[in-house]
Amino acid sequence: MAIRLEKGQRINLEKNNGSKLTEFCVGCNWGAIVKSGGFLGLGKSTQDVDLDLSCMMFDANGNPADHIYSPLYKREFLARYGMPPGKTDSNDFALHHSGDDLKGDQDGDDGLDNEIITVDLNRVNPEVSQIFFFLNNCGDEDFSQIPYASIRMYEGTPTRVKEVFASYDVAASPQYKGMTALIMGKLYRRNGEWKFSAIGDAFPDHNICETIRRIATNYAK
Ligand SMILES: [Ca+2]
Ligand SMILES: [Ca+2]
Repeated sequence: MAIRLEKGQRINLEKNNGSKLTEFCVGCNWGAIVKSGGFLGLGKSTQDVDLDLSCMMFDANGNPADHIYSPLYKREFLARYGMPPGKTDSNDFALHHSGDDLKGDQDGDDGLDNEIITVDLNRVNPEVSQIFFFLNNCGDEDFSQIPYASIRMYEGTPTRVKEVFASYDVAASPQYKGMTALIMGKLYRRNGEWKFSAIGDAFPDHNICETIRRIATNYAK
C-alpha cells in the first residue's frame, strides 16, 4: 500500500519487504483548467497550466551544492537573482528531469506524471545531504484553481509505474488560494541513511528564484 503523505510527516525509505528504496521516480501529475462557456454553455475551452517540478541540493552546512530546474528559464532573469542556468541533470548524474511540460493534461487525468525526476540515491555526491523537491506555477492561476495536482514517489520508469511508494495531493483545495509555489518535501541523509520528510508548505511566490531563496534561507540551514 502506498503511503498517503501528510504535511510534516517523516518516513523511512523502507519497503514492505524490508528492502531500501534507492532508485525511484518523483513525479508530478496535473491537469489544465477546463472552462465551460460560450453559447448556452456548450463551448468548452482549455487553459494550459505550466507547473514546474524542480529540486535543490544542499551540503551538510546548508550551502547550495547543485540544482535541477527547467533550462527554459531565461538566463538573464536567473542571473538577476544570482542563480545559474537551468539544467535537467545533477552534476553527479544521480538525478534527472524528464523535461518541462508547459500545458498539463488536456483531456482529463491521464494518470501519468507530467514532469518526473528520476533518483538514484547510490550515485548522489557524498557532499549532498539534503535534496528539496518543489513546485512552481509559471502562470497566473493559483493551486486552488488547478483541477488536480499530485506528487508521488514510485518505482519504475517515467513511462511505467511499477509500485507507488508514497503520494501527496496538492491542488483543488481552498487552502491553496493565492498560492503559487509548494515546497513538497526533502530527502535527507541521517547517519548514512536517506529519509524523506514531507514539508507541504505553500507560498504566494512570484517565481522560482523566490522559492529557492526561501528554501536556502528558511529550510536548508
Ligand atoms: Ca512545466
Ligand atoms: Ca498527467
